[in-house]
Amino acid sequence: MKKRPLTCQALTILFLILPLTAAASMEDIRINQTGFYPSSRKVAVVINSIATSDATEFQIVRASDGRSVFRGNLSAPITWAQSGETGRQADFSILDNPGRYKLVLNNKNKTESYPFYISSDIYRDAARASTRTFYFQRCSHELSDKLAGKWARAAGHPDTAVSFHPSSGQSSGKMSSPGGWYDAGDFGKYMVNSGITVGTLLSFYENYPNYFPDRSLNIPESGNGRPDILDEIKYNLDWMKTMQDKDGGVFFKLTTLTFPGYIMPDKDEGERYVIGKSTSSALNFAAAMAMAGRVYAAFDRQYAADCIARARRAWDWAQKNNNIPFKNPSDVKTGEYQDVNFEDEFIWAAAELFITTKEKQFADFLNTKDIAYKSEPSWQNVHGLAPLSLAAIKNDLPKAAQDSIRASIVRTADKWLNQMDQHLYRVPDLNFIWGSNSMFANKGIAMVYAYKITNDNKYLFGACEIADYLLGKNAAGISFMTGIGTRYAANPHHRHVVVAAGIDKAGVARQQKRQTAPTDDNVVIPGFLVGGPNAGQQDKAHEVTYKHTLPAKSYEDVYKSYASNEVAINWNAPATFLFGAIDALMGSLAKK
Ligand code: G3I
Ligand code: 9MR
Repeated sequence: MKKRPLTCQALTILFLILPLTAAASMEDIRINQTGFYPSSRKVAVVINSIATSDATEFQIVRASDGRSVFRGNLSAPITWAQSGETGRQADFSILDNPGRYKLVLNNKNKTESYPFYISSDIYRDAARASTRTFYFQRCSHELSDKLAGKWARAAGHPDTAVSFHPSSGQSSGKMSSPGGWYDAGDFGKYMVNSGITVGTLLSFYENYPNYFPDRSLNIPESGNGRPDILDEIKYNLDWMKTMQDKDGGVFFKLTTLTFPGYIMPDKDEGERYVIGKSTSSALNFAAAMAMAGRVYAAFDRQYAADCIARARRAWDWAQKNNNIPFKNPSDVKTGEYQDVNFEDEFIWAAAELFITTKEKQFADFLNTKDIAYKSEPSWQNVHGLAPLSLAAIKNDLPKAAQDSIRASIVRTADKWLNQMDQHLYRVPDLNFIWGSNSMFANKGIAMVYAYKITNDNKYLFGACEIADYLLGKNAAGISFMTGIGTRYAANPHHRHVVVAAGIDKAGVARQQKRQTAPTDDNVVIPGFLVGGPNAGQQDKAHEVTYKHTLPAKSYEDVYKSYASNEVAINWNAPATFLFGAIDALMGSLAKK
């Protein structure tokens, strides 16, 4: 066949394709896109592809001038069934000089990774941005230009006259229930999820009281002399208090009857209802209020005493109503947080009440239960929160019982570290369900506790590697925290972001800014941890097309994907804990 000269059109096509190929091969290198602490283990994953098949070794080069500072061999291939991938690890843990770098392969394409830093405060931006997302979730609250920048918005949902749904036990009338955080990408406020969220954030404060002091978060209360993180948490606690009924029971949720469309909070005029009452809402409330009772005592005795009194009333209610599950009434379609097993909620509430009140009745209750740490907590199974608090916060359990709780945390962390050692991405095994990223984050938190118990760095480094997963070393090749990293989740299922950012109608990821720190230029509110890969793909029926069926790749960065790309307060709380705790600990490790 006669060779034809390349036409102008063909050249243009070639030109368009070239950068795409380069970007695609870049995505074959899965790496934490922000970076590493000087002392942490530093591993990237090189996915076997046509572009990378001839690679045998890698170099770390300075981003500024390309000078090589480290050279290493790729590991033997490892496969991962849940992502269908085979890859090789690039370990450059030895490198500990602060700086900005890239990883470069020795393949024909000389494939480069996203840039990353080695720095002694590398997670600080992620920790702060994650914690500031709670401010952006405030209901009944205007986000000002001064504090929210381009994400300023009018207040939505005053919630000062909310209707009682018959499922609340009252057939008529209205109540006032303003404030609190929107649960997620929707505008509902849910008690169960508020419980674990507030619990996780208060635990973070109890372990790292100085990490978010006054004036650290740039929120309306900054400058009032109280740690900003406690001000932010109080915003939700105050709402929770409004949801306690006269009999001590706690309403389940405050939502419209169906989910609103893609509108800003202040445009949602649907009638809001107080709905249901359950054993789970009472006990989540009791646990969170018991914790608040001991934490806020140093700042406001009266407020703290009220928290404890409310916790007791909710506990008493749950004793008498110990098996009341919540189910959406037929006219209600919003979140169900469905749970039928309340043993774990009883244990968590009893543990927090015991730590706070020291009362024998709670110790007696706990004595009859298994309070060993076995798996990461979730909104549905809060059991793990009890051993974490009992291990870290001073309490009157016998020393042997406390030792055995601590041993159970270390044992579980050891199990997960062993799994990490076998894993392509060096993460613990996981069943990829809705909110999988939060399950990783919660496992990371247990690693932090194991480190605090043993003082053995391997647990802290394990926690860092779980954070690596969230920030880019994963099968989606994306940083799951909005605005953090180079290629980050940019189209979360979050109504305010969808409307304000003007994400295109098809939900196709917009061109993302190449930057490593949250700035005003971001196309999305920074700091949200999206739900992540979810094998259930429950939104498939709602206009989301998944490119993959494999569990660890069941993720789409499109705003319609509520099953893989929504945000939620109970996912950001463990992100705050994980990034904040690591930063607090690794920062001081670097100074040693
Ligand atoms: O517990 C089972 C487990 O035993 C089983 O192995 C596994 C696999 O199918 O499923 C587990 O149940 C899952 C459950 O969450 C508990 O994790 C369900 O499949 C899953 O559909 C369910 O998803 C929940 C989702 O609402 C739908 O109900 C998410 O956890 C929960 O985070 C999410 O919460 C929503 C609120 O309803 C509304 N606001 C937004 C928020 C975040 O998306
Ligand atoms: O926006 C809703 C999200 O907050 C929930 O997590 C999710 C699952 O309950 O549902 C979303 O709402 C969707 C609804 O379930 C089905 N129709 C499309 C809605 C998204 O606009």
